This record gives sequence, C-alpha cells and structure tokens, in this order.
Amino acid sequence: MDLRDEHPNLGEWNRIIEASLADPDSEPILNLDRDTDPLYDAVFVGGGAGGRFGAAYMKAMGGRPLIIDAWPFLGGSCPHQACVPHHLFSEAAEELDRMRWFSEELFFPKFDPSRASILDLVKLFLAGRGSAHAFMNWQTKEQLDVEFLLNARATIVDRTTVTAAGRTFRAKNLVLGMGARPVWPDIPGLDLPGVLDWVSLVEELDYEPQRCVIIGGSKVAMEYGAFFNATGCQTTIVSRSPLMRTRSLHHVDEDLRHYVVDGMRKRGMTIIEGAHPVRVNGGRDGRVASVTVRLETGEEVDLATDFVFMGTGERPTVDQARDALGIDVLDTGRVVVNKRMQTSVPGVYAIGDMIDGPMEMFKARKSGVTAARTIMGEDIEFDYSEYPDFLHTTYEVTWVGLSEAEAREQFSDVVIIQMPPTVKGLDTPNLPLPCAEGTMLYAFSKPELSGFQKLVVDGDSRRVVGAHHVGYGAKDAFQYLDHLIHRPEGLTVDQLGWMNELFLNPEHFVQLSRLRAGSSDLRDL
Ligand code: COM
Repeated sequence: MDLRDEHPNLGEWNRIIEASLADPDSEPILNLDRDTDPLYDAVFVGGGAGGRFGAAYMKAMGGRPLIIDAWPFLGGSCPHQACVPHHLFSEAAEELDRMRWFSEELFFPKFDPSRASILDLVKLFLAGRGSAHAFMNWQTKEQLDVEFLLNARATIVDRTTVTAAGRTFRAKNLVLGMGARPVWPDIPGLDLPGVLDWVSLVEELDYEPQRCVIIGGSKVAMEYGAFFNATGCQTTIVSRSPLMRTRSLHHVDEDLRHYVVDGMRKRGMTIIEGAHPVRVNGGRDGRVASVTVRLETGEEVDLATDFVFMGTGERPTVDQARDALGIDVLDTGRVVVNKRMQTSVPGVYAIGDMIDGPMEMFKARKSGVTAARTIMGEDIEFDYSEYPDFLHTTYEVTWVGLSEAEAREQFSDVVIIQMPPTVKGLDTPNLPLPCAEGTMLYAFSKPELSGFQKLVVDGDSRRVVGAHHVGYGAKDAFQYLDHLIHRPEGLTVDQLGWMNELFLNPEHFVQLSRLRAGSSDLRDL
C-alpha cells in the first residue's frame, strides 16, 4: 500500500492500521520518496518512541532518515501494550480506590464491585488504542515529513544495509530501536492458560479473574497489581526482594517505600517478600489453579488463583542485530553503547529499551535524538544515570535525587523537610496534610490517606539533594525539579522557597522551604 501521495486523516489511518493488524498477510505500508536507490543518513530499525523521535529530529536538522517497523503504526509498544494501557489502568485504579473509600458518603453512590472489571478495562483500551496509533502515523507523515515503511519486518544485512518488504535499503548509519519484551523465568507451569504479562494481558485476556498471583516485584508488578486489586481481584505479589528495593529502582527513600507498600497492604493486597515461586499448577478446567511458593522460612505453600501475572522484567529484541552485526551485548541482552549511543560497531547506534538504564519514555526519546544529533555531526552526550522516577499504585509516587539514607552517607548535616512531620505523639493519621492524594476530599474525609512528602537538603550548602512524593499530581513538578537540582549550580532551599507557588498545589516544597529559609542554621521541619 503506497501512501506517499495520499493523505489519510485520523479515521482513515485507524482503519488501515486495524485492517493490517487483523490480517497476518496484510501488505506493507509505504511512505517513501520516489527517488531510486536513495542513501539514507540513517535507517531507524524500529519506530517506537526512540526511533520516531530520533528520525523526526534528524529530519528537522536537514537529514534523511527512514523508519522501518514490523507493526503497521509508529510509537512502538507504548500506545499498543505498554505505557498507554498502564496509565489507563492506573487511573482506573485511583478512581476505583476513591469510589470504594467514599462509597455512600457525600455525593458518592454505593460502590458496586460487580461493575469493577479488569476485562472491561482491557476491552476499553483495545477499542480505543487505534486513535493513538493513527495519530502517530498521521503526525509523522504529514507534520514531521519522515519517510517510513510499516507492517514490514526489517532484516539487518550489514551495517549499511537493511532489507524489508522485498526491498533493499542503504544507509550511512543504522539506529537499532527494536524495543524489549517481557522475560519469564524458568518455572514449570508457565505455559498454562491464565498466565499472562503486560503484553498478553491486553492481547489475550478473555475472562474476569477473581484472584491473581503476581510473580516478581518490579514496577510493573506493583502497578498492575494495584490495578487488579482495585478492581476487587484478590491480589498477591510474590517477590524475592522487598518491594521497591529491587536493583532496577534507585534512590528509593525508606519512609516513602513504607508509605507506599503499607498503603498497598491497607487496600487488601498480600505481599510476600523473600519468596521464590516453585511451580504453577493447573486445575480441572486446564487453566492455572495455584502457584506453589517457597517462603523465606523454607516452607512451601500453595496459593490458589485463577490468574498469574508475570512481572519479572524485560529483555531487548537483539538476536538478529547481534548475529548480523557482531555488536557487543551484555548478559542482560542490553546493547553496549557509549554516551552518544554508539555501539561497538562504527555507524551502528542502539537506543531505547535496547540499552542499559531505565526502560522509560524519556530515555527512549532522548537516546533516539542523541543518536540522530551525533549522526548529524553534533558533539552531544546523553547521561541517563540520574533521572526523576515514578510509579503508580493507587497512589502516584514520584522521586528524584538522593534518598535520606544516601544523603546521610554523603553529607554531615542533612536537613529533612517533611509532611507529615515525624514528631512523637503528633497523631499523624489525623493530620490532613500534605493533602496530596486527590486532594481535598481525602484531606477532610480520610486524612490518613493524604500522602507523604520529603525534601532532603544538605544543610551546609543549603542545596536540595532529593525530593520524594506520594500523592496525585507531583509528576510535572518533578521533571523541573530534576533539571534544577542536577544543574551544576544546583537549587538551594532559599531559591526553592522564593518560587511562586500556585496555591494549592499538590506538593508543598516551595511553601515548606520558605518557612525555614530565613534561618542561617537550617533545621528539620
Ligand atoms: C508515545 C509514542 S505513545 S511516541 O513516543 O510519541 O512515539
């Protein structure tokens, strides 16, 4: 299907994409300039967030990129199976939480658990996901003017040659952005129906689970687990390490961790830490019926369930590229790159989930852009070792910089500005502050659910070195706080306290800092 001279609108794109997804033999979608045998500045293999942003940036700089993707849409797993459904489910979890807590209070109706359904929300997502796909294709073609070949799997021949849809494409550079897929450990029984992960959940779920055992303690495990539980599906997380103490998360403050994990338990989730899944057992109907787990004590228990969700991490789709190119790859499957996203093979770059670091959107997009700018001759490096992080339970949880414990290892005078404060006898469950969850309805009706926040300051330099927040609406502030505190000159408590806060905002660091900033000798608050 050659669309170079066509200009499908969003509805037309939606139909083209849906038809392509429905038919395994559907034809490739071509948006290619007419010249014969062009030499591209780069072929982006994979048009996910990294490839799409990298190609768009290269085009904007005057280069000639081509994106090839096996899916009939751009944007990759984000709109299809990953971030977008995750955010839909997390938002639903938060709404369900509120409906339950406020059932028959004020203007809230009686909560009807029979209407809270994982399957309904999966169907809602499937019915709507095409609009994001359509927009990615429309924007990339009509507004960003990037050439692409979709619904065609690329085969890497060598570092300047890729084939797809029966054609050969030549490029000065290759940018590998083929993403990552969930990996499952080697446990007997994982092939049973009813064992799903974040990919197969949206593609395959066809019944309403009543009970769920989650294997793994990753962010995905916590986020999806909180959603399942909020729908009324009795959820148990089985994790080797304590939640939020996994290697993939850094700078997690212990008080924040407690607030989050205690909150999950308070909402009825079972969290078994230090435990190893031994096997998954089937029932008479052929579907999963229980999971045998070895507890920290060595005892083995059977957890009855009709749904197992795997939250054990992801691995890059790297085999074909490694075999064809000989690029260096770590044991984890991540491609080795320098700060310019250059692999061990000249002219070959890797981006997004293919490389080390968090599998998050900012890294995907910025690594794609870094590759593009490097190819276009700019002297640019991207260091993704420090970044603001977040996850959702039924709370939104956001953090950046050092935890209190990390700060105490580095600085002799650490000052903590925190809400609720840790003051003996204060009776903090009745303190409606920081009124960060939702916000005022909780503050007045359920003060104990009002969130948590902590600012970590180096008392000597007066610099903010960490910020931690549990509660709705902090993510926006944290992307700016991240920039401010990681500048060479940093951000002092005095500068923070002199900002113009929009009263009432969900995080109160500006006003709390101002209350202390007048003192030459900072104290905790
Ligand atoms: C977001 C996908 S859903 S992309 O980063 O805009 O390509």
